[in-house]
Amino acid sequence: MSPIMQQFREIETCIECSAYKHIQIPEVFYYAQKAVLHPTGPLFDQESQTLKPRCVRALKRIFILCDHDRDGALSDAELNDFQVKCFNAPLQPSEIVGVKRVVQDKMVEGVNERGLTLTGFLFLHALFIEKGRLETTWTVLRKFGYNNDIKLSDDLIPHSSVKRAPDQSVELTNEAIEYLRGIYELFDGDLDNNLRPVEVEDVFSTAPDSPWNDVPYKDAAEKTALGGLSLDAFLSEWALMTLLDPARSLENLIYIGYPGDPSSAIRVTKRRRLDRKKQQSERNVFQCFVFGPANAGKSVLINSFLGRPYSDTYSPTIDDRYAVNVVELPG
Ligand SMILES: Nc1nc2c(ncn2[C@@H]2O[C@H](COP(=O)(O)OP(=O)(O)OP(=O)(O)O)[C@@H](O)[C@H]2O)c(=O)[nH]1
Ligand SMILES: [Mg+2]
Repeated sequence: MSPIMQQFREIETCIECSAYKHIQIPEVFYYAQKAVLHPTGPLFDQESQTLKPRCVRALKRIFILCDHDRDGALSDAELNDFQVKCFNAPLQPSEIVGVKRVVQDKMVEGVNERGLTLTGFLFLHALFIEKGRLETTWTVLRKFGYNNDIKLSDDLIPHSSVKRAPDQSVELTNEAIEYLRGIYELFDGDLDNNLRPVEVEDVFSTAPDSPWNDVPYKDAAEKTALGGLSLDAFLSEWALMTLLDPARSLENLIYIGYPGDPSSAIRVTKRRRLDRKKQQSERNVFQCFVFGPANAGKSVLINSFLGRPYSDTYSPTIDDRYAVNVVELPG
């Protein structure tokens, strides 16, 4: 590696060329084009020689989508389908054996009796990239709809289905709620109605990041005694995200593997003008605003809505704050 590449790891390639002597001129253009079409930066950390976290998350999602029987490994048939989808060409049986052998030689857990494991799949991509075959990984990502930021490209998210008038809101449909209940059960490994923070991270491990790590979602729902989310709290966070930012909710449903048509996951409620006229509402999610002067007791009220203990010490709230919970209707 040239000294300048060692000093500045973001430099992808360095080649000597001479216009005068006609040395390596086509190569200059080849590598320049490669750096633009198949950049290393978003995929691979040169410093640590590992795949970048967002690339791992996307590849993990792709792996799960290709693992049709959900047995945690890509069988020969699944590998072949993957190859056909991404590269429009089947893999010969001998090639499949070859690929698995390469992985197994370097990493035993990369292959098991059912096929190529997620670890093996990730290893294979790291190997392609190390060998300069970035176009392989980029082709796979792009086939599955990822853009240069390794996020799903915007046109895969049905923005038209969240168009609404100011007095309409967006809620999850029963279909989506049922799906999310299933997800909760799947990830609440010990079935104790407590989804621990690491388990929430796991739910979103196939999304570019966990959407609830920042305001307004962070700490917006009730916590269990063990510091996790109950099923109600989990669904409440989803309800809040769907209300405030339905496109984001849709996007994350797609990232975590919602199998149906995304537009079937949400619905726009009737206009409130009509609800008022009829004196009834079909909404399940209501947004209430808490107003009042400083030191009036707003935060304390909200905290008790989330079942948090009362505290006498006053600490002023600086930013907007959201709290979401399930409310049982009397009767
Ligand atoms: N005795 C009593 N004290 C209360 C009650 N509600 C709030 N307080 C106290 O009033 C103080 C202010 O409460 P907060 O909930 O922090 O007030 P806030 O409206 O959020 O204030 P800002 O964030 O500055 O707008 C705290 O010291 C609370 O302990 C109540 O119902 N009874
Ligand atoms: Mg406050």
